Amino acid sequence: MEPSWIVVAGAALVPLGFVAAYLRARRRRGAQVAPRPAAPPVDRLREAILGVVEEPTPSARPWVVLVTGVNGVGKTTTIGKLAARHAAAGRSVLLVAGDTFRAAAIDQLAVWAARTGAELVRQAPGANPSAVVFDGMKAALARAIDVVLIDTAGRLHTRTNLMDELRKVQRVIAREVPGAPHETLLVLDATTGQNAIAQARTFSEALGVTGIILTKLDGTARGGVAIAIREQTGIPIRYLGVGEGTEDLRPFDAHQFVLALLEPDVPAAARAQFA
Ligand SMILES: Nc1nc2c(ncn2[C@@H]2O[C@H](COP(=O)(O)OP(=O)(O)O)[C@@H](O)[C@H]2O)c(=O)[nH]1
Ligand SMILES: [Mg+2]
Repeated sequence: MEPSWIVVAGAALVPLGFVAAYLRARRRRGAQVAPRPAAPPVDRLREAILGVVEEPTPSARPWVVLVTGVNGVGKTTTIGKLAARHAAAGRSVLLVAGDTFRAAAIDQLAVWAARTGAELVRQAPGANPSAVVFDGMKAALARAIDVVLIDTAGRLHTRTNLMDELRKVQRVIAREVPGAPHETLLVLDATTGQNAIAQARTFSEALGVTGIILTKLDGTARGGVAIAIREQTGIPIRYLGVGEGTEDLRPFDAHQFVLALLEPDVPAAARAQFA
């Protein structure tokens, strides 16, 4: 996929010894202009570093996705983009305004609901997030919704009470829809570097995060943070955010990511060999 290739081509963080070994081996092989059928080692790298992650297809109804992360990382925006993707795939979508701290946060989600044709469950600002989520689960079941995307507040991730609240939300979801949440996603701002890695640790320890969405890779961010996160937390990257628009979300393609990391100047024709 061309755009994510371009986005990650600036990645430079190569922390693993065998990546260096791979590069040394390539150098020893001399001045090969285009990579020959080197797919096997690249495949191994991809699996070792990043895991093979398919874009998850909802396999239950409702498919419930809890979206977490600190303030400003792009949770609400990402939910809007995800809603658009699911709607385009013909799925009915319900957004749940679980970030009740600010009226603006609820309104922002309402705008995305209108834009994507999703339904919305909201309460007044200041409402108990668990109560909103409870309403959301009931509505999803009653309306036979395919996909539920739950927005949450992201203040002060270092304070345990936010984690307590999110755990409570997880329990409410599980009580109303057995097996849910099917995904607990963590949104991280790629421009925050080490901070993002710290957030990944905090949230995954508290909530059992099942996937990461790395946002703001359209700026000066270096995609290499994805490798550090994967290496240090073991959590798969699901999507990359590459802008503020509805279309600016890419499923994470570990294969192309690794290729871009190792071979940023590989010509397009040579790249096709790896597809
Ligand atoms: N450039 C860029 N901006 C983004 C991206 N994702 C979100 N944003 C912007 O980041 C800001 C915070 O996003 P928001 O969704 O409100 O974050 P939240 O507090 O986590 O819900 C907004 O101005 C978004 O438009 C992205 O992938 N790229
Ligand atoms: Mg928000």
